[in-house]
Amino acid sequence: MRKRLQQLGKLITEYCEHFNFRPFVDSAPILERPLAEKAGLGWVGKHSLLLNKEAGSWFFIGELLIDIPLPVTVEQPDNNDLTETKVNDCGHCVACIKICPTQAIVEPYVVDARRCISYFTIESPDPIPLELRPLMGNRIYGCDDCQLICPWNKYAKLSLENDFQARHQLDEITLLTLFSWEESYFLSAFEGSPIRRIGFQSWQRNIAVALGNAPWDIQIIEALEKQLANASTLVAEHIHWAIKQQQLKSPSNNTNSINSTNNNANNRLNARLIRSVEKGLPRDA
Ligand code: B12
Ligand code: SF4
Ligand code: SF4
Repeated sequence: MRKRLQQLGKLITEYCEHFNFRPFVDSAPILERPLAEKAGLGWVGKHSLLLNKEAGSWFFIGELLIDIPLPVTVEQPDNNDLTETKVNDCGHCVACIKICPTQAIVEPYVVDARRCISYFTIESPDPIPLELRPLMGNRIYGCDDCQLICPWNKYAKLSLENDFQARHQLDEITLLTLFSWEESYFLSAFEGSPIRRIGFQSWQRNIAVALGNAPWDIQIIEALEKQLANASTLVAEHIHWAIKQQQLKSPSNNTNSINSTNNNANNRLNARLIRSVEKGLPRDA
């Protein structure tokens, strides 16, 4: 997207003599959502992301900063599509707030990043807070639950762009296979992908937690124990946590009631999300 904005900037240079520009996509301290809302691209939904009637929220926001004065739009003419999208069309819906596995949407339009799975699986290099680990389920890189449940995303069209297609059969792969990857393989498999930026430590940390959350399986315990030998202190701590979770769920030790209460609440949310995706977004199922 940034490359395309660059091309657009270059194209404008052909028409303007004194013109400087700089493209941005999620790359600078610019409040992109309020800017996009003011530009008439849609409205900020209760999950805090920008929504558009045709595209839902499945898009990134990019902007081209320029140094020529543009005419200011003071009023949208009647019958203009933009006038329509200025309205906040969330209505009484609160589906995103209810489905969030960690209750990170603390009030409509406000996300507490410290509780958001996207933050602690992608941005944070620190240990994942203990109380949030069981709620993370098998999400190992970001989270889209608040978007998957959103009724407006039923109208969004699938992107045909190559960059948005699944690579390396990642949509079919198991957690155990991902966990067995060496660092060199991780780096080469994610060449050019934003996943590479989180680094191998965070990658293994996230998968360890997801394996801890998986149903009991002796193969999982074996894989976790195997990786302990080469794990960093951060990853090792998560592996120990995961082994403990697996042991608690083992058929011979199924007595941890706090653990199973948490799991039941999360399983109910997951089941609701899966039903909604199967009904409204089967292409994403
Ligand atoms: C920090 C950040 C995060 C953090 C915090 C998210 C948050 N909701 O604040 C974390 C890591 C959790 C995160 C997660 C995700 N993010 Co993010 N994130 C950003 C980033 C870099 C900054 C957002 C920000 O400013 N937060 C700071 C606080 C202050 O924001 P805020 O409180 O919501 O701001 C509001 C008020 O200030 C108020 N306001 C209204 N009018 C005005 C006017 C003025 C002048 C001011 C000052 C304020 C203001 O409205 C603002 C917007 O709601 C933006 C890119 C960018 N540069 O904007 C991407 C961005 C918002 N993220 C994006 C995406 C895709 C995601 C994820 C879906 C990724 C994923 N799959 O895991 C999740 C979704 C989680 C969620 N429900 O928000 C996209 C959203 C695209 C869209 N359609 O809206 C963006 C725009 C990046 C991009 N260029 O595409 N993200
Ligand atoms: S991305 Fe996931 S954890 Fe973050 S607010 Fe949305 S549903 Fe909640
Ligand atoms: S799920 Fe409902 S409340 Fe949340 S952003 Fe979508 S329409 Fe708005």
